[in-house]
Amino acid sequence: MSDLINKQIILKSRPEGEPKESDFALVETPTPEPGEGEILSRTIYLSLDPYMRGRISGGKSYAAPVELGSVIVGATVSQVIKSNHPQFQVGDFVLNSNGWQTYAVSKGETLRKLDPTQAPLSYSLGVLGMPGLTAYAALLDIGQPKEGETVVVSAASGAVGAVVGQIAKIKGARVVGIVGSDDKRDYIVKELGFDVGINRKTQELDSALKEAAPNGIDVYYDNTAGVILETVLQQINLGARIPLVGLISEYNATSTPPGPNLMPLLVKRALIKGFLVSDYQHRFNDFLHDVSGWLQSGQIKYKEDVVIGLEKAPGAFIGLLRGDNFGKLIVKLNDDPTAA
Ligand code: NAP
Ligand code: FER
Repeated sequence: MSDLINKQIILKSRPEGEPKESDFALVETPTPEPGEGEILSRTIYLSLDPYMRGRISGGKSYAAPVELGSVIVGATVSQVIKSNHPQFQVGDFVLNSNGWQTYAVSKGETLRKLDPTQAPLSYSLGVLGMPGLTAYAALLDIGQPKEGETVVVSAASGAVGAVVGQIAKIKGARVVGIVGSDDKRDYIVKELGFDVGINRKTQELDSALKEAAPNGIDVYYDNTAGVILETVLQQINLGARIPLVGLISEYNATSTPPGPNLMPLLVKRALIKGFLVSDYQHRFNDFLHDVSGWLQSGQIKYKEDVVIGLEKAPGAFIGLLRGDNFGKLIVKLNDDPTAA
């Protein structure tokens, strides 16, 4: 053991409905030493993502649950402080999955080295990482927007949705974003160039969509399911494509929510296809090339919502599931020596 103290946030109890701060506990433990082929790294940034809600509920899913008493999982950007791996030197920055803790040992094979001169380090947790790839691959490979078509996306100012809308604009589509506040609506229209924004909390969705998409909806990129999916389905066009990417409106549900009427899928010969980002690693290089270029040219803008301190992670995560985040939610645990 080294003499560094490791701060961890562990799962204390499985949340019922909306998670509470008391479902999480902050503990301090000794920091382990790296073994053969392993590195020890200090976390700089921790990504908070909606999928974590599924992991802490313990149900059977596409991924193993977080056990009670274990550190919550999560992607991180960290700096190598000890290395027993020939490809990683002390001082290197890496993308790994340290979870909600300040230090961790990881195997070299699970790491990706990051070059801070290419993009800010935290971008590899958002626009140039898993959420960005999700936006790119599900929109382009499943949604396949054509010039002049209408694309609708929910959770439109978030990590995935903001990138979806901007890529759809680059592809020449009319883009409508659904969000949960007026500030977010102003942001997606004025800053990101969406054609129309709809505030799902204050506007009547059915009539707002009819006005925003007078020619009907060709692609619905679904981050939410629930009433938004139900309403959008009534306005889809013949041959619509619907990447089913997230169901965040149901993540805190305690009973099975009432389902939408799926009849329009049949009548419109629509394609609805489930999406898991891990199936699209073969698109990573194309994604990184294209989205890095669009960031550099200013065709894609990126907003982060950065919370400082590991102890703030539970509250920020609870807020993410309520829509309190404005942009990609990141926790900063330690100083970023590469940031201005
Ligand atoms: P995010 O959009 O940055 O944050 C979540 C947003 O969801 C909130 O800000 C809120 O935005 C919205 N929301 C929360 N509760 C809602 C409700 N009841 N109804 C409608 N919207 C609600 O998160 P993200 O990381 O980009 O993830 C977006 C979606 O993509 C999630 O469903 C996530 O699970 C999914 N995802 C799937 C994959 C995959 O491989 N399938 C990969 C990555 C992400 P507003 O209040 O503005 O609506
Ligand atoms: C999510 C983030 C990632 C999610 C699913 C994944 C359904 C996919 C993980 C995988 O590909 O294994 O928010 O929500």
